[in-house]
Amino acid sequence: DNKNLLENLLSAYPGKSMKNRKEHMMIKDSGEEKQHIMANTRTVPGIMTNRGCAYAGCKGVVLGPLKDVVHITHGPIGCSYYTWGTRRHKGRAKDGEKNFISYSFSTDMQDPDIVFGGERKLKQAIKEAVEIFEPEAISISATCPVGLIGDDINAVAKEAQAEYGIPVLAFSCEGYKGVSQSAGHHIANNNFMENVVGTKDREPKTKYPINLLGEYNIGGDGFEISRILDKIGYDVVSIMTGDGTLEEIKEAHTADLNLVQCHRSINYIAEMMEEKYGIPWLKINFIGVQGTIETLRNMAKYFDDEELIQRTEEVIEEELGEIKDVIAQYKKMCEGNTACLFVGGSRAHHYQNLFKEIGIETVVAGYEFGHRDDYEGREIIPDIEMTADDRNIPELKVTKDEKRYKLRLSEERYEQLKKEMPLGEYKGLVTAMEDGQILIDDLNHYETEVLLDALKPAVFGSGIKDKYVAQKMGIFSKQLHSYDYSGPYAGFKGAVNFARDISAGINTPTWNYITAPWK
Ligand code: ICS
Repeated sequence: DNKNLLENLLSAYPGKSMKNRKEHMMIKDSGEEKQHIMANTRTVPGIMTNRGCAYAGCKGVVLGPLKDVVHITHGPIGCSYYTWGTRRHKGRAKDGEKNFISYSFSTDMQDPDIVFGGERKLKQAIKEAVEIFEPEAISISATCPVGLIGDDINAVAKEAQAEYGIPVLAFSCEGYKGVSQSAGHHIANNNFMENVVGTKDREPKTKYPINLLGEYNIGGDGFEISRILDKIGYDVVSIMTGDGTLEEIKEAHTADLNLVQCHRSINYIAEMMEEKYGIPWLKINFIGVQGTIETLRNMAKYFDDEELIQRTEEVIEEELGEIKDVIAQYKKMCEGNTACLFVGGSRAHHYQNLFKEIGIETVVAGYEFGHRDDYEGREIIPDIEMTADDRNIPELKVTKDEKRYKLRLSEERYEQLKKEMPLGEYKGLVTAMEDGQILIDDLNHYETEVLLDALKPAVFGSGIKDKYVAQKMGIFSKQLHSYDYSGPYAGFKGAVNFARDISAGINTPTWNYITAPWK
C-alpha cells in the first residue's frame, strides 16, 4: 500500500535526508485530528529539485506578463534568456496599449561589470529602453551577482524615474533571496503595494468593478476568463497580471471585490488591499467547469444584485449547452484512469476538478514551493515558524488609507457570506484529497521515478524538467505549467481543450511502443 511505498522510497536516503524528506510527505487520513506537512523550507543540497529562484518568481511570474512595461533583467544573459517566452503568458494590446511581451531585455553583465560594478551599464540600458520603446514604465529585476557585488538598483531606479518621468521600479529579487520562486512573488507584491496600487483614480464602468488577482494568462487562460466576465457584465479594473498593464494596477483600489485565482503568488496583495482599502477577496477557481460555475455564482451572490444573478445563470446555461456533450464524449474515453499532479504552488490543487470532470482521479499531488497554508489552509498561518529565509523578505505593513478606504460589506453581511463561500479564505490542497492518497512537497526526480513506477498513472501532470523522464517510462506527461503549446484550459471553452488534449494523450497507442533507453 501507499505507506509501504513511501517507506521503501525513503529507505534509499541517508539518515538526515530521510528525516528531512519524510516531513514533506503525508498520506491523507481524515480520522487524524490534525495532519501536517513541511513546506517552504530549503531543498536538501544535491537533490534534483524542480523549483525555480526568487528572480523567476518576481520577474518571470508576477512582473513578466505586464505588457506595457519594459522589464530589464540586470544580470548575466542566461537569466533573461531562460525566462524569455517559456512561461507562455500571452498579451494582446488593446487600443492604444503598448505591448513588449515578445521582447527580452537584459544588461548582459560580463566579467568586468562584476568586478567594477554594473550600475553604469544599467543606466545605459534604461536610457536605450526609454528612447527606443517609450514604455509606460520600466522594471529592473536583480539577479544573484547584482546582490553579491552590491549594485544599488534602487538608487539607479530613483534617478531614472526623475530623469524620464515614468515609473521605474526596482526589484531586489536576487535568485538566492528565498528557498524558491515563492520569495520573488512576495517581493513583487510588496513593490506593487508600495508604489503602484492607489496612484490613479477611476470611475467604475459597470456596477460590478472587480480585480482578477493571480491569473497570468498562460496559454490564453485569461482571454477565456475575460470573455466570460465581459459577457456577464463585470468591469475588470485590473488583472494581476496576465494580459495586464501597470496603468490598470494603479487603479486597482477602485474595485469592489478582489478575485484570487492563485493564492500562493498573490495572497499578500489581496490581504494588504483589504486592510488598506477595505476590498474583500474571494478565493475562486476558473479551472474546471464546476469550479467556474461555482465561482460565478459566488461572485453574483457577493454583489447581491438580482439582475446580475439572473444574467449569471443565463450565461452558465448558454455556455454549458455548448460544451456538455463534447466533454461527456471525452469523459467516456478517459474514465477510470488516475493522475499524479506535481505543479508549482496552486495548480496541483486547481486541476483536480478538471481531471475529475473527465473521470480521472488524482492519487498523488504536491507543490514545488507552496507554503503550509497552501496545503493545510490559511488557519495554519499563525502556527508557521518563521525561518531566516523568510526574514530575507521585508514584511510590508500597510494601514488604512483614510481617503480611499471604503467599507464594501457590513460586518454582518461579511460574516454571513463567509459561511457560504471562501471569502478571505483558502482551505488548501489537503481538503481536495481522499483518504489514503499521497501528498508530497518539493518532489524530486528520484521520488518521481519511484512513484510513477509503482502507481503507473495514466497521466503525470508536471513540467519540462521531468516530463521526458516520465514519457521514457511510457507514461503520458502533460505540462501543467506551459500546457505544452496548447490551451487555454480555463473556463468553459478551456475545459473542452483540456478534455481533448488529455484524451488524445492517454489514448494514443504510442505508449505501448516505448522501451526506456535504460532498459
Ligand atoms: Fe501561481 Mo509554473 Fe502560476 Fe502556480 Fe505560480 Fe508558477 Fe505558473 Fe505554476 C505558477 S503563479 S509559473 S498558478 S502561472 S510560480 S504554472 S503558483 S509553477 S502552479
